[in-house]
Amino acid sequence: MTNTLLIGTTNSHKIIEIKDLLPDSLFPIKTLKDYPEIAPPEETGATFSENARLKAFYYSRMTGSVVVAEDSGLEIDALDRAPGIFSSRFNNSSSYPEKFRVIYEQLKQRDTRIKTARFVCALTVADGNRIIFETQHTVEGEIAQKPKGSNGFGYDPIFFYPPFNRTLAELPAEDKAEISHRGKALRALRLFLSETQQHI
Ligand code: ITT
Repeated sequence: MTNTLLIGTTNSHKIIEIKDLLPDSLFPIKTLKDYPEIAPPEETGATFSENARLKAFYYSRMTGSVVVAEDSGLEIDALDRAPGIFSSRFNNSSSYPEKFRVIYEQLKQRDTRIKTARFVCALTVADGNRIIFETQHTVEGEIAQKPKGSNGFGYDPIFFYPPFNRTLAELPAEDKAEISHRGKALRALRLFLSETQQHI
């Protein structure tokens, strides 16, 4: 087994959040910046966990490294859980302000008072075709009345977290990590690694 862990994501914000919770002291960490020749796989899965596996297997086979990959997204209940696994590709991969505009427009058309939403993160660690660890976590919240805040990334400005009375984009990174779907998934991975004495 290799002693490095490759973070299999093309999303630089995810890299930062994952690195923050998996410090180098556990094992050396590599990113796809070390493999510029590898193109991302097509995400053909029907669920978050299928896509997380698909990415972990793909990057592990391509590099021979143990890979941590995750698939995540925002489920808005009033929109039948859209954009879900299509969060990054929603509205033809337009800018986030444009995505928000379309979401608020769609919510208005539905004329619903249901505000609930959640972020989901399915995370897989794989070595070749073998799954070493997998987990899935959520953070429950609401769609904000309007976008607010400039921290974080993606849909954070429209995700209101009632216990903090703030959107995720109004939180410092440490506070987001404390309650987020990704933070929970990475803490579960850390626990697994320490309990099983797994040295990747
Ligand atoms: P990789 O597939 O290479 O990891 P990606 O960004 O395309 O990069 P996904 O397919 O998993 O990753 O899509 C995740 C999208 O869900 C992400 O681009 C955001 O639009 C949204 N998302 C996930 N986690 C988020 C978070 O913590 N805050 C805001 N938006 C988030």
